[in-house]
Parts: sequence; structure tokens; C-alpha cells
Amino acid sequence: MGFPAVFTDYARMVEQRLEQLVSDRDAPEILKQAMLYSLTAGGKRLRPAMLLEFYRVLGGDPADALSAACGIEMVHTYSLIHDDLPCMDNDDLRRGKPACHIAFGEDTALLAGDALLTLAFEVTTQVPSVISPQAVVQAVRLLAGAAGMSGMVGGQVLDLQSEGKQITLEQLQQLQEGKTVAMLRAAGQIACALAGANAQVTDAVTAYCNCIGRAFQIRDDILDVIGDTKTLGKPVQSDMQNQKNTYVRLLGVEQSERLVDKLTEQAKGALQPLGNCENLNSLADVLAGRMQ
Ligand code: GRG
Repeated sequence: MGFPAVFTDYARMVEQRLEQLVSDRDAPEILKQAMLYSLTAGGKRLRPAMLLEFYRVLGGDPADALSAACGIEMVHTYSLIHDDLPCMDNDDLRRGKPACHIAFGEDTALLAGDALLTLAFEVTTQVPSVISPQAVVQAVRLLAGAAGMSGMVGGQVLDLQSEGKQITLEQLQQLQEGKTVAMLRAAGQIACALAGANAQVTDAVTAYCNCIGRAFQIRDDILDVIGDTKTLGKPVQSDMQNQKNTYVRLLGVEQSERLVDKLTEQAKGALQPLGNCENLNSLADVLAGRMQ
């Protein structure tokens, strides 16, 4: 089963805009090249596509939220560049290509990540006037919160600290909540903010994203064991080598797969109050069985 067609359309829209947003800027050529190298290396574009689809489901025109969608993909791409650096996971391959620091050197890769992180906040504010300034402020706040110390960066610190140590399932969930779930949840919540959704709708979207986020990371843990480098575009068995704590390590593959299925059903259930969310329901199913 492939991604619903609309997600392929979103990915194309996001890729075009990402290229524009970086190419058009006045900045050192090598920096732009490194940023574009990682931004255009492929990837599922999951976070921006979720943002755009939620925005559409909530009554908006996805084109109006496109720059904000690019913002979340920029933060995600920065995190991958920094995660691959020798001082972090020290991986040479990303999205099927040499990692940014292999292609451009550690110094330029570090700075390309920094530039993507900062540009992300700038472009998130580039929305048309149908979206209120208050909604934009809220979107920026959500993005910063998800990316920062209590979100992705915090999760990464817990991940690094726990390498080679035995941690509990509860600690693992907390780590993955920061490292992975926070950014996926931000995709849904930013869409809610931009669309002016009420609290009840925002809660339903948040519940879906929380379940999808947990299932996504557990599937990632599984793929590190059962996946292959060519399909994944990144090295496999790297969790074991880096002595990472994963669901597979704590529960085994089968029980982890059952948990992914349970979370996927919960995610779909969470969207029922919103009415027709066919594409997001299909997305949940596709992600549960993804091989890349
Ligand atoms: C914040 C300094 C700093 C480092 C980043 C969280 C993190 C730390 C890096 C991301 C690496 C990682 C394995 C995160 C877990 C989430 C995850 C599975 C990311 C991969 O996301 P996909 O599968 O990637 O959506 P594509 O390439 O498809 O965009």
C-alpha cells in the first residue's frame, strides 16, 4: 500500500517551495548548496504533508499554509544533518546519499543545519492575510516548543545519555516523545493554529498525532532490525551498534509490531469526531507497515 495520492501532491508542492525559499536568498553559495543538498535529497515529507492535509480538512486551502509546511520540514532536515554528525550518531548515509557532513565537511554541515533551523521560523511567518497574525505567532511558538529543549533537542539529549544503559519502557517512551513525537504533533497543532480550530478539534488532532508519532518511532526501531539500507536510505542495525534503547530491544519485534497496530487503531479512532479524514486514516495504515 502506497501513500494516498494527495500526499504525493503535497510532497511535490513542498519540494518546489523549499527549493525556491533557499535559492532566492542572498547567502554564501556553499551554504545554499549544502542546505539544498539535504533538503532535496528526498524523504517522505511526512510532517509538512500532515500539516497541509490537516489544514485542508479544517477548511483551509493548503497553498496558504505551504511556507509554514516548509518551515517544519526545514527543522526536521536540520535535525537529520546534526544527528548524522560524528559527535552525534556518526552516520555516513542519509536519504540514500552521503550525509551532509560527508559531502560538505563537518563545519559547513553544522552551519547548514543552523541556517535551516533559523530560516524555518522566518518562513513559518510567510503566510497570506487569510491567516491572522495571532495564528502565526501561535504556529511559531508551537514549532519552537516542539524543536527545542522540552521537545526534540531534549529527546536527543535523553537518547545520548541513555546509550549503553538499560532504561525502562517509561523512560524510553519519554525519550521518543521528545525525539520524534513532538515534531509530528507540531505538524497537526500548527495546522490547527493556522486554521483557527477550536479546543475540541485541536485535542482530537493532537491525540491522532501522539499515536501516529509513537507508532512511527516504534516502526523505525523495527526497521532498524528488519529493514534494508537500500530501501531505508540510511544504515540499518545502527541502533544495536550505538547501543541505543529501542522498543525492539525491550519488547522484541513481534510485541513491538502489535503495539504499532494498536496505536494505529487509536490514531484513527481519535479522528472520528472530525468526520471524513480518509487520507489521514490511510496514512496511519501506510505508516504502520512502511519499509522506508
Ligand atoms: C536536535 C541537535 C539535534 C539533533 C537532532 C531528533 C534528532 C536529533 C534527530 C533525528 C534523528 C532521528 C532518528 C529521529 C527520530 C525521528 C525519525 C525516525 C526521523 C526520521 O524521519 P523520517 O523517517 O525521515 O520522516 P525522512 O528522511 O523521510 O524525512
